[in-house]
Amino acid sequence: MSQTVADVLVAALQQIGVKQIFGMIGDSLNSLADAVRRSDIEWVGVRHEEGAALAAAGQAKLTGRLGVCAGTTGPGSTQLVAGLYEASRDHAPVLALSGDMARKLRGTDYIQTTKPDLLFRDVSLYTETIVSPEQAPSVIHQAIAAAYSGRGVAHLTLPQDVIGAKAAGEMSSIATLRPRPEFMASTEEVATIAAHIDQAVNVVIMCGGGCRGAADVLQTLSDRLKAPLIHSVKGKDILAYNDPRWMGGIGMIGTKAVYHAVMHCDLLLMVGTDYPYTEFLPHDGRVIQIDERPEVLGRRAPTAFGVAGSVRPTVELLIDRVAPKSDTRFFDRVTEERHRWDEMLDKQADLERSRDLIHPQAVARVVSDLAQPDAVFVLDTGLNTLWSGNWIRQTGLQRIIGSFNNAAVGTALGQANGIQAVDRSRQVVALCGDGGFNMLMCEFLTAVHHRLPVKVVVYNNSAFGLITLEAESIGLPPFRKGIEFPNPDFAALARACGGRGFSVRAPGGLVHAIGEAFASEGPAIVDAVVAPDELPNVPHIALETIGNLALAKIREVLQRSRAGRGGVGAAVVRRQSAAGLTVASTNVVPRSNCTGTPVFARSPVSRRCRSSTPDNGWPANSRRTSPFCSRARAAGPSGTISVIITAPAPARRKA
Ligand SMILES: Cc1ncc(C[n+]2csc(CCOP(=O)(O)OP(=O)(O)O)c2C)c(N)n1
Ligand SMILES: [Mg+2]
Repeated sequence: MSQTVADVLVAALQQIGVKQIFGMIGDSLNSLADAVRRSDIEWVGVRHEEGAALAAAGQAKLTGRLGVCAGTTGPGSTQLVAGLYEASRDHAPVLALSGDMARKLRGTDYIQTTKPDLLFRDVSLYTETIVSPEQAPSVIHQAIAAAYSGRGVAHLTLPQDVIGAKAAGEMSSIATLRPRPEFMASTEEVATIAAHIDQAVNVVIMCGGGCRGAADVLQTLSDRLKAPLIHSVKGKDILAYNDPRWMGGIGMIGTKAVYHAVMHCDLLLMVGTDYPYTEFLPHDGRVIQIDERPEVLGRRAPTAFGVAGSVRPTVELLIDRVAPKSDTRFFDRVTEERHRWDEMLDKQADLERSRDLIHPQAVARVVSDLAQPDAVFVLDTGLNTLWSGNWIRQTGLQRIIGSFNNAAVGTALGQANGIQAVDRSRQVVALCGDGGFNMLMCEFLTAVHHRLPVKVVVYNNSAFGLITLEAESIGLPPFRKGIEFPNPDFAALARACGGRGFSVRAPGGLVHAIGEAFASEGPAIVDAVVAPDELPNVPHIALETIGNLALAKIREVLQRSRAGRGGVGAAVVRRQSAAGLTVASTNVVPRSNCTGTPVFARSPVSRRCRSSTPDNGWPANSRRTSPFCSRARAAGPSGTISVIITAPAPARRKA
């Protein structure tokens, strides 16, 4: 049989090392599938095309090499698009293939008409239709080159009559299709960085995903400068959790030690990171940045100097240029604070913390403790990202993949399937929220079908947990009807799909359930029913947000009261230090539990609240406030701020 255009495409993919194509077969892709059948590439048929795009993205994120996915005409390709944003936003090279109707049918409102090049425009660095067999080799080459050089998505539309047509030539220059090489910043620029570092006493080195493969040089630089290493969540897996230099994460998935280190250092050296949350970065220009991407330099924080260069060669050069520092006081202080924070994390995750409630921190910690030393953890998006991101203690060989920049719910399982396909003997654990798992649970069937032994751990809180917190942090009562939902029995679902399933509802069973799942040969699901209203310990929270959390509780209580249910809302906010505040708890209890206490804001520190009638039953500086008190504002010495609100009884309310 003579070669088709599809054969040319598949041969090129095989030559550059592509091992799988993830997709859903059908009409315009039949010639492509036939070429795959005759090649060494594995066709991994998915249950939903978004799963195919996620699998390709997951592979590409893990390996830095081209992932490939395919969807057929019209809707088959439309469903790829959402998953492709994972590759585009996290800068991973993926080739997406869209089948399309024969050329003669275009522009006639024929069935399944879409304009794929238009549809894929936003998510792709390169999108082109292969319009003839003659043009195919060069366009295929260009697409793969674009995905590698821009680290993102390239898209090709394959009209049915062209992809199945007789080939008109081989592809050349295949050896040029490979990941972007590293490059070093210029010696002059590195000398300028060294001069800034030499002038600073306390330096913090912040490491992002661009530091992959540079762990040893970062350790050397840290030792030379007595500088703590900190990381974005994308950089967390670069060093082991227990490396004494690796002080922890920044921001919401981070530690107070790191927050203080960043705020109090003389110089923050940002390396291979485009960390977007400006509020956790210095605002006064104490930043130096090194990154391969010139466009990211200086865009997140006022920056004194930025250089374009890959981390490893640039830091290697820098090590020789900076003067060593001997004062360890800053490093020691951060270390001490880090240990205190770690102890707090350990307590939160302690299985003894409760006899009947599984705290989600314990789920993450047990997963971490029982995982293989080189496991890959794939995180979903939601509150669960905080549990997994903060409580996993990585080994340095393990990898952590997430929806880092796209922050999309429902992406972990699909990505995990692709990652597992890279090496079926490596342990891959998808840590999902229940909302996220529900979104693309069909991809568990893909895992079973293709013998991908992915382990799925579901944090089952019967809610879009993060949305409760989001609403409250802007002062809105959570819209429970939209946030809460019933779940199926995920363990039974796993078994119905042909996998193993484990349910766990009390902390005592956690080690056994996760251990059994990890020991299973094939795919497995652990359904862990967790405490629904657990709040994360965040290293820093704005005072305004605290007020909003309290306000949200007040509003929720008032809503309940208006609905005739009444209740008491309480937001207990524990002030930990001048800069860091932790919300200890917020909750609403039913009206029947009310003592009839009027509305109070109580605090040993000052706060701004409307109204106040002195109330003798409360400590001297407490004030009785109106139910419409919008804010409890902390200032002054450390202490505990409690905002306790009782809704007026419905009968007493004015009509
Ligand atoms: C695809 C997508 N849809 C919606 C959102 C908004 N969102 C962010 S977190 C979240 C809740 C996730 O719920 P769940 O998976 O149950 O995780 P939990 O927060 O409960 O841990 C939602 C809906 C999103 N980020 N991505
Ligand atoms: Mg949930």
